[in-house]
Amino acid sequence: MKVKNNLIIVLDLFRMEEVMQLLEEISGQINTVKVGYPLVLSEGLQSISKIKETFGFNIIADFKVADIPETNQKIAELTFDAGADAIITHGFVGRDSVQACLDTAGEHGGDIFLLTEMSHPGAEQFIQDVSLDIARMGVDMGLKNYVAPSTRLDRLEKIRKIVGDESFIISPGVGVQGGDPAKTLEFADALIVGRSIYAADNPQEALRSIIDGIEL
Ligand code: NUP
Repeated sequence: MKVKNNLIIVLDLFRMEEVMQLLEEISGQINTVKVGYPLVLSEGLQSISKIKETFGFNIIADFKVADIPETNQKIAELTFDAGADAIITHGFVGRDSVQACLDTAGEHGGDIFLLTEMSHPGAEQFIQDVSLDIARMGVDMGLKNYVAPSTRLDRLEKIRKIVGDESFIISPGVGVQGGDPAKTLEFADALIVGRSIYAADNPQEALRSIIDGIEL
């Protein structure tokens, strides 16, 4: 996936009108967005189709899929049918569950992103203990796309070492959660940016200042 300006814009909004307005304002600077439960539970899976049809952006569906293989397969099927290019999958559920997403992605010419360690403070409570093993499992499965936190650069660096330079890491947690955009890009390939842009008074300006900051 080629991510323009190394930025993936989060669309955690509840209304399609808000999404369309935001995307119209910033569409010249980006080509990849991340859609998750807030938008899809509120406006349906057709919100993915609508964004795809209107803007042609790469769409990453952040459904953090974490179920038995058979259910993961159904979730992935619906997501790719709606027009998503990739789906974010939890790794802690084990190899067979991840494989179900991978197989379904393959049938649709899509990708999966394996979620390793999460960015929020609570990630230290349980998932941190296994996040490096999750990354190792991804390597073992031949996966090339990962999600890893910008809020703990030491952990991001460790995950980069495990998955190798050829892998593609996208990183949430910059801005409101405290991660530094430029430092994160020393280890990650693209930033996932949400509230810093969609909740800004002037999203275009906010985007410009992030782009300027990472180009330095
Ligand atoms: O570990 C993760 N942390 C995280 O924040 C994995 C994620 N997928 N996310 C998502 O990234 C989160 O659900 C939100 O959509 C986005 C970060 O948004 P913000 O903190 O920039 O507003």
